[in-house]
Amino acid sequence: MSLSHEILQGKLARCFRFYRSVDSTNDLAKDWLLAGAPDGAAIIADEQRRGRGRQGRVWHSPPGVALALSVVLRPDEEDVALVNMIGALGVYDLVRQAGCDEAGIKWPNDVQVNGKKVSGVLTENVWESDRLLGVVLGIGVNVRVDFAGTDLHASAISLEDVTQAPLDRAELIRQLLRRIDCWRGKSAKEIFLAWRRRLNMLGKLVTVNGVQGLAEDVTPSGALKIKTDKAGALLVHAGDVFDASNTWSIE
Ligand code: BT5
Repeated sequence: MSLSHEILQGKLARCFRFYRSVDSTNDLAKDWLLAGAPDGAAIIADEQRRGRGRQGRVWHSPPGVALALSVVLRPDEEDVALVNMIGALGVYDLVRQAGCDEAGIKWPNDVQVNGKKVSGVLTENVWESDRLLGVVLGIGVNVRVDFAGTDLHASAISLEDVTQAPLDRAELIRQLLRRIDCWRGKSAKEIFLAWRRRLNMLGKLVTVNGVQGLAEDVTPSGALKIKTDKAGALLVHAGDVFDASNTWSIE
């Protein structure tokens, strides 16, 4: 089903702007944040031509087959680290509601279904000198993206690959935003513990940023604690984590 402003207006009780095609919803949300967008305002697009991942990576969101949205949030500065967790928790709930049972969060912010990436979250903080103006919470979800014949074939999945039934993207957006609102109403401790419980790498041997070790725990600020040997531990604040349990072991 196609997305339109009218269809979304009938579903969303919030301030939003819909675009058929944009470079990146995060860029438009940042501009809107700076121009005074209210907390919770959302930029929604049918297609992104230059969707972004972390560290300048590309996020693939072709027309008609995915969710691409960015929410303007104005949290207190001490709650900034929670925004990533709230985004991942909202998507996790969405995919479970859609009928995907084998779901998990891969640290820090990928939502996986059957071990493959169905969604990515990109949060960007907007500062004016040392004052936080707000945070853009950008979320991409694959609904019926066809990855056959692409580089992402082995690592990416779409919701409809699992449901085997058509999903209504406007309805998915409504549900996702509701879940985000719901998590925002919880305490920092509840959010952190829920996010931690859904992480699928804890207790596993992993490689992260070239370092191998046991993914022991996460901190309330979202960092991953890696135990490298009997004495050593390291806190990783950003990076990509890979399951290494098949390739090595620690004594
Ligand atoms: C992310 O980055 O996963 C964050 C993606 C955030 C996308 C949203 S869409 C709305 C908003 N506007 C934007 O411009 N961005 C946000 P990262 O962890 O760096 O993962 C990027 C990597 O995921 C790429 O290098 C690919 O390997 C892979 N990838 C790209 N597109 C994908 C897709 N559609 N499904 C699964 N994997 C994908």
